[in-house]
Amino acid sequence: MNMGEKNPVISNVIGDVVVLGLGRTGEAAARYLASLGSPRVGSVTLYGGASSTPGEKTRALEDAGVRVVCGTEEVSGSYDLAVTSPGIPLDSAFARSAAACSRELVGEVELAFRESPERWVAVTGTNGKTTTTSLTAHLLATAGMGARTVGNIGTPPTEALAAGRAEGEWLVAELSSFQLASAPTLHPRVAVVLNVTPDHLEWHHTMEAYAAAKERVLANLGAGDLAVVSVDDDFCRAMASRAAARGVRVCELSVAGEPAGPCAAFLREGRLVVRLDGVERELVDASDLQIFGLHNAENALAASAVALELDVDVADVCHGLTSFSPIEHRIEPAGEVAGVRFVNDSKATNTDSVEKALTAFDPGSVVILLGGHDKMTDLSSLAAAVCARCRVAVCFGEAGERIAGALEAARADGAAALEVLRAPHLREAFDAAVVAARPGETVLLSPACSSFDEFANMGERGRFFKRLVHELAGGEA
Ligand code: UMA
Repeated sequence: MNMGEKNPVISNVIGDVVVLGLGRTGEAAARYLASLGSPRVGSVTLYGGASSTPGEKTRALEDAGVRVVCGTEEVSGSYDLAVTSPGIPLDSAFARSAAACSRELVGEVELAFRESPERWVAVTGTNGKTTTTSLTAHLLATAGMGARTVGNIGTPPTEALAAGRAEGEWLVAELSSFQLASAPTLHPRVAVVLNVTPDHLEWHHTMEAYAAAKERVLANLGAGDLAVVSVDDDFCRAMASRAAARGVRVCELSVAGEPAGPCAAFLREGRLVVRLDGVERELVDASDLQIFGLHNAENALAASAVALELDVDVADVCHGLTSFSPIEHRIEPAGEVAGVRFVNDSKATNTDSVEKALTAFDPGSVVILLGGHDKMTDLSSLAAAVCARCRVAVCFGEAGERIAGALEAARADGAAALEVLRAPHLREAFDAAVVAARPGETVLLSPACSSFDEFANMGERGRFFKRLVHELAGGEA
């Protein structure tokens, strides 16, 4: 595959392009490219992949001048550029066949960056990306600066470009490892790496390949840029040292200690503190944030470091920090019924995310709902955390039995008092949790699994949970 081997010099002519994928990304990239027209773009062909079929979406694309090929992953023809979607692994037969008949293959983020390289902030990490991305944009907006969130958060950056980029506007991009793996020239002004813990091994195969994809976000940073990188995580700490060794300014992010370097973001007696080039700014108390837990204090520190680096003043950062409310499906308060709080953390689709969420609650006060599509990841650390912090766990869905088994084994090892219940689906699990919960406790949906065994996506699962709470409250939640 020739990705990234070419000189990244941008020629104004893009030529004939093949786009892979008929999801949000493929559609946005194809529409953007078609809108550029001749002489920059000769033709746009979109391959939807093996399971794609013609329909309303393909007809609308054809109306926009895109040639659409459905039902195959064997790309034929000859192209100047192939643009791929994040869900398609770069070593898949689909991507390889596109690369074989194109001069270069890149991801959609790379295309957007080449088209509009100014004022990018990039945020990556296994968990916390969406909150940090949203909060960063919120802090910039609080200061009256234009800011738009793009990337994994939902809006492909080419969709934002097609809508037109306002003068001076910042693109705050949440980038997954998939997107970074195919963005060789991406050069954000500020890049954030929050943490790297096991996830997506079915795409990257090894932890090292996954971490290396995340580290790409720092690859093109230079002396004038800022890398905000956790030093509480082994993979990230190694990235921070490598970036610093290349002369990049690194803001050491920590909620475990007070880093000594000239640029750092940390907690001092519960207060958020950011030091840039030796100048320290005390911000708000972590307890003043509307987003809970130590991991959210870390997300807030990262977003504050970005905002201060981009010259947002301290008062605006403080105001933005306290006015930012939780995003949907991430430790989102979902109501209170008969003294029991309900919290929707449907976005927790891996074990690390659940362990982080649990730190936001008093130990022994949580009835947790765990389960869904089984990603077959190791459950020992999750089980220990659930035993330590929850009173009851209700396990459901495809992964329910495996999780229940892991919890029972951990309970026996640690002599914990955790009660383990089983239910077939989320609805029955919810009912069991309602029966088990006592006033003053929290019923937390933080499932550690993706949702595909029962729902279209984690958003649908989270909304279903909120509807159950609403029904329980007789419409008063
Ligand atoms: N396709 C194939 N073969 C494959 C995979 C995909 O043919 O093996 C084709 C199909 O036509 C399918 C299309 O690709 O319709 C889907 O493309 P996609 O999987 O890249 O999905 P998009 O709709 O383009 O959404 C992507 C991100 N999806 C993934 O990374 C899996 C979205 O992140 C992102 O919001 C969107 O681009 C805009 O940037 C979602 C996600 O689950 C939220 N991300 C993962 C996560 O957060 O854990 C990384």
